[in-house]
Amino acid sequence: MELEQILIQFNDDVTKVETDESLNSLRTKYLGKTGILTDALKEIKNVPVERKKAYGESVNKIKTEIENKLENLKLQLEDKLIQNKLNNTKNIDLTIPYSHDKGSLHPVTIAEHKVIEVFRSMGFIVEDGFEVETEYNNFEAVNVPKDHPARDMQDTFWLENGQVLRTHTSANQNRVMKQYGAPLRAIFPGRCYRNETVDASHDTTFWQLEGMVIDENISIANLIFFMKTMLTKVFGKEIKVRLRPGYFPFTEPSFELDCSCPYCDGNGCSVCKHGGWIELCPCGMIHPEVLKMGGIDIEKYQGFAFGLGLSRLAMMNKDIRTIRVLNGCKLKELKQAKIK
Ligand code: FA5
Repeated sequence: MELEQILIQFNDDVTKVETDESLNSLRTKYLGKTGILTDALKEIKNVPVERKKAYGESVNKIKTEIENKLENLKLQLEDKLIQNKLNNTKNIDLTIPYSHDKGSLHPVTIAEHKVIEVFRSMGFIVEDGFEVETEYNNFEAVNVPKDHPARDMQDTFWLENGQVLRTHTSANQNRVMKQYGAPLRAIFPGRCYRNETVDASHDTTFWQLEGMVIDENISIANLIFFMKTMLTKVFGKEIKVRLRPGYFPFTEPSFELDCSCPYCDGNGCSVCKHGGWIELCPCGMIHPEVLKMGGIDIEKYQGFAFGLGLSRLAMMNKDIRTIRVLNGCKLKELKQAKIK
């Protein structure tokens, strides 16, 4: 076919295109492997030398024109499609109000992220644990052998296979020590379970965040420093801490750590029940037996551990008065919680 004829025929074909499919067929007809224009391009080898240049220029000009027209046609078809869709939505009443529920993080996740960020900045690694644990990890490895009266401190959900739903994140201590050895700075947040009566501050399912520091020359002074620094960073203001004696089989000595109320600066408010202090975090120097079971050389290393009540922190953070809200799955209640 003569070159001029190709363009005339193409311009005629173009007028018949109405759909994407016919557009694609047209492209193949002219520009496909055995398309009309492709054949014309191949023909260049048979054109006498003196006409080759002119022929090449003409055929390329036609090719560019065809390509541009195909591209424009494609855009026109897309516009047509959108227009059709809009026409079909004419009967929709766009003024009807609709609710657009935005997702948000759970209060415990918010508190967890905040604490993790602070500990990471202090060089701690963040570990995961298991919610279903062996009796060994949950009890024996933290110095609570069978028949030890301390087992009664935490009412346990036992599984038929002898394993337990972990009663505390301390169940992960042994695993972490064996995995990383000393020196060690680790936290491990997680969900815990206890078979106990539910009240405003106790649930059967709750979150803790365990921390361990093991190194040479670690003392109670380090424990106080770390906790004070961490809480000051979490609450973004100077926080005082105080230790009261406590008892845990896995720490010696053991303490209950209170912090000055971050909401009233210790002056007394509803969050601290007007006492100015909040009971936040049991802790202590890790018992040598626990270190030994974790494979740590107790001649060289000492450490401290703590078990932050993450649910409690989340409640404080969002002024949630009853722990039930955290596991309740009632979005309305969760959203009503104030962000402090
Ligand atoms: C423990 O669980 C120890 N493993 C903590 C620890 C770790 C001590 C390392 C020393 C060294 P306790 O049973 O007190 O301790 O629980 C720690 C925190 O978890 C409590 O202060 C409280 O904030 C939270 N907690 C405990 N039981 C519940 C519950 N039923 N519901 C909600 N929070 C709870």
